[in-house]
Amino acid sequence: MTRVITYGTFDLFHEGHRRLLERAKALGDYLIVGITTENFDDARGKLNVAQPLMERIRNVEESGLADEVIIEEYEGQKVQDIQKYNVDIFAIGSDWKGKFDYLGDYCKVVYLERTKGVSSTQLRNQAGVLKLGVVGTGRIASRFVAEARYVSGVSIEAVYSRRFSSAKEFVDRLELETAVETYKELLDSVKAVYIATPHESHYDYAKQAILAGVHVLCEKPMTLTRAQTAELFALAKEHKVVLLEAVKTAFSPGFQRMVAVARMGFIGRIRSVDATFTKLVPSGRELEGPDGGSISELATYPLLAAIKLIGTDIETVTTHSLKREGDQVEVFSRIDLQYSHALASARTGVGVKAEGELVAAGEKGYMYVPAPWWLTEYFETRFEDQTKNKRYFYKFDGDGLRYELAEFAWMIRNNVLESFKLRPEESILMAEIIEKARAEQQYFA
Ligand code: C2G
Repeated sequence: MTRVITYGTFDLFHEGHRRLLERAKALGDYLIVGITTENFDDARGKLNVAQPLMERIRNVEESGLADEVIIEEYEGQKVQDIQKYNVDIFAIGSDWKGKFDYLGDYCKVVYLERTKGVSSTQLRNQAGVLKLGVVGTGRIASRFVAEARYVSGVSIEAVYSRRFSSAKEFVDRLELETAVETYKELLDSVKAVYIATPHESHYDYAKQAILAGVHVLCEKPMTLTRAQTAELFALAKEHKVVLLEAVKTAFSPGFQRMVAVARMGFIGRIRSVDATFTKLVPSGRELEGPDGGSISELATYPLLAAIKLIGTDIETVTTHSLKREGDQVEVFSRIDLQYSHALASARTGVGVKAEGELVAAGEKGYMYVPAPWWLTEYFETRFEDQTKNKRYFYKFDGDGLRYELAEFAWMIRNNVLESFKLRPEESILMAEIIEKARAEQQYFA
């Protein structure tokens, strides 16, 4: 008798799951299905699992395809299960290709081609799966697709790019379902879009989507002017769709906790925030006019920190920028924000490298977040009396894009139009500061 094993979350059981189980079963005579616990999913960085374990077990049992169901609850369990249950074949979807080759020491490993998209022959729970379209095929879009695998209940159905050939190449490379030729086609086939195109095109794509009643997750900066960002939020409200700026840091658990600890008065009243984000770029869009430069590329992050830690009542914005002979755009900038009761300074660079740290200074002590503070895994509160210093550790899974997608999908599912993690007025204010900083900067060479 050939014994086959497979594992999964099997949340909102759908066509892709059923087909996977059918083919796994067909590989042998007896199929064991391991279903992940909430704890295990949390440990491996899977977000937004909608159904409790008992319901997910029922999903698999009702498919009639499993001869035995077991629970997967810890790292390393697969190695033990395979030996314990005398397994001959381990099968899993091709989205995990290569990841489980190490099990080859214990049994045969088979990757079954994953079902692309969520097919229209829907099972009863499929209403819960969010059909998502991707606009743009650059590096960040590729990373987003990889991260989406860790957000339960989301299926990337189609991809649009200005050049059809790049959409096609993207879809083939990342094993997605459909490359569409027109943006309209994309908007007709999905419930939500992720916009990851160059900054200057965000506004048009977002606007068209909102007008079509499609939810929008838009890469940062959403637009480069206050007027455009404000208009998009007003439209989204009117059309009752979710519009969210994809600032990964805002949605990560460590950053949120850091802000909460700073704002609960631990370090006293916050009087100053200094945050730096630099990323050396040798060539490309970031260095090209009119919309490149370190401010449009990176300022969102330190501005988010200032706004979350101090607030939105900024009185003046002053900016100094480095632009050398031959540069089309600034390559290093300091944006100074003056509040009536505090100061903040945001440093960004694409042509200068600096330590990417964050310090929030208060009347009792300060918060120190080492580089890379925007992927917040660790921070400290520090005091004059060093014995009072405290360290905090958090988890930051993958490259963080899963957090913004998880929040976005959660908002849509629960019909919540605003996230306290990044409010519309905060995105609008960031656009305003970026617009001012770029218009009024004083250059040095
Ligand atoms: N699957 C598929 N087609 C889809 C979606 C999922 O073939 N459109 C497959 C996955 O590749 C996996 C199984 O269905 O083999 C279960 O998928 P999930 O519930 O998403 O679970 P997953 O996170 O893939 O769990 O230990 C857990 C495993 O490592 C994988």
